[in-house]
Amino acid sequence: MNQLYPAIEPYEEFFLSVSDLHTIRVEQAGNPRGQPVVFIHGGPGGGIEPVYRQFFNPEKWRIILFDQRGCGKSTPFAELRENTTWDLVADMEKIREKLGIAKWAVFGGSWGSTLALAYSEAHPRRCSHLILRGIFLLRKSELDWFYQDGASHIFPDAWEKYLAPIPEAERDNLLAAYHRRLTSDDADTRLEAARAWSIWEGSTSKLYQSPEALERFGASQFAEAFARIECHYFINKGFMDSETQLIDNIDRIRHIQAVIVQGRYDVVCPMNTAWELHRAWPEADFHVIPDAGHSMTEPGIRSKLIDYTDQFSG
Ligand code: STX
Repeated sequence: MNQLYPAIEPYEEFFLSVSDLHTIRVEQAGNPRGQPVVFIHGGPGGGIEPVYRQFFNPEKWRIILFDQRGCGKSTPFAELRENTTWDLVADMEKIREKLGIAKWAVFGGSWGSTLALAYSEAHPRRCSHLILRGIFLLRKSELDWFYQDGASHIFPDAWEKYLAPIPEAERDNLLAAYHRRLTSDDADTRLEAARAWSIWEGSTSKLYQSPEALERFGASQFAEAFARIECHYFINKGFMDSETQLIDNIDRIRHIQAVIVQGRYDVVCPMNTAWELHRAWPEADFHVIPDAGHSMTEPGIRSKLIDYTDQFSG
């Protein structure tokens, strides 16, 4: 089993103005002369955590991490205007150009895998490798599974708490009911909904739930950006042209060296999605971790991801 690399601090941090409205926080860590990799965090709205740097050998990799629009230390906080998949794809190009990088490896799990596919299909020549985990294609069936009827069968206890802020009369469309509350003018309404939404995801992300992880998801500041931004992207179907767009365009990235890592017991992003991606893209290495849920810190997932960051570092 591979362990995480030691905790490191970034060697550079800067704020990049990407529109009249948005400024995003970018950091670089590891070896300034190393092989570039961009880390795409989840949610959308999850922000960067220090542990994300520890998936890469700091002597080999130049690690670029950024808080996507509206979350982490990017500003304005929890802002939904000018916040779409294609804005984030354009932001990644601005970061890459600003840093003078011709090609970088792209690493993303969960929503990070969605954005990694959207980015690489738009800019395939900029991608040296793809490392994808907990595949999420933001299709209606995936959203229904997690936010309406599906995961509820496995976590009925956590589901009760997710339902609590929503009156029975509105429960036939929970995404819409949550969207109304998360975009309410009333701060208490927003916060109650944000915490319940976020805790639901935190409660279901690991094979063995940890109280520390749950605490983070319930923290008001984290929850408000995470829930608002996720719900905004999901009610807008990820701003995709079609449900099948990311799979239909696999030909654009088929030639790129890639790996898909998936936990067998991932309840947030169930394995059928990773399987469909694997069927459409058999050229990418594919690994199912038999004893893991969704989180990238699940031991088997962590270890397999590090196998690949080591391998791809040459
Ligand atoms: N959202 C899945 C996702 O991208 C449906 C995700 N789940 N948890 C996270 O991201 C964080 C670890 C970033 C909180």
